[in-house]
Amino acid sequence: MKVYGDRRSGNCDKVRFALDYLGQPYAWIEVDSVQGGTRTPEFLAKNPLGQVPVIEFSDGRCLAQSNAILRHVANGTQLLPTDQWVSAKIDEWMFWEANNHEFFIAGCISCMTYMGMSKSDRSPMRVERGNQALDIMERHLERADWLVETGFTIADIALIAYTRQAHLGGFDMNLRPRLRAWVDRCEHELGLKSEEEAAATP
Ligand SMILES: N[C@@H](CCC(=O)N[C@@H](CS)C(=O)NCC(=O)O)C(=O)O
Repeated sequence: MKVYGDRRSGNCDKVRFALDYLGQPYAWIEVDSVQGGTRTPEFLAKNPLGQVPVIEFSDGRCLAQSNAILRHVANGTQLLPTDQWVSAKIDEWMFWEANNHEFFIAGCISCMTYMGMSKSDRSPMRVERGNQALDIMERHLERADWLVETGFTIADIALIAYTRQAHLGGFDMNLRPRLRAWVDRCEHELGLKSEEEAAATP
């Protein structure tokens, strides 16, 4: 399997985290999504929407959309239990992530990192909705260790990608101790260095 991704992208992190966790082999093809790497005819032939991540199989089939890819690669593994109710609760979080979390949190991260804007330049609507999303997670995690009660799943992977970077978008994680503890748990489960540790490592 080939994975076309941009290492700076949380959406691409989701795919990398799941494949590494499951020990599934893949070749990573770096695509610069800021400098037009997703707009070339070759790339658009793989994903007409012009976005990473995309996975490609040896027979040429391609699949885009990070959460669809998560579902596909996790099928039949412990990251996606077969129980229908559990699976539906995982989807509940993953659809919520795409509609109510990613656009706001990743949008602010992108403004302050890729575009070099300051915290005060962020869209007030994105800030408000991003804070709401983080608060919803904080409240949920007051009574649970993982997003879905059965344990660590692709719902956690879908949400950890941008939540662990939320401070880069100007969001205050110190206000959310349960969320911080969940980020630590996910990073431990995935064998990741925390964002702070990674920044401190030469
Ligand atoms: N909903 C998509 C979003 C993918 C996305 O926004 N990808 C960005 C990088 S994070 C991208 O490729 N942007 C390039 C572009 O839109 O031109 C997913 O979950 O995969």
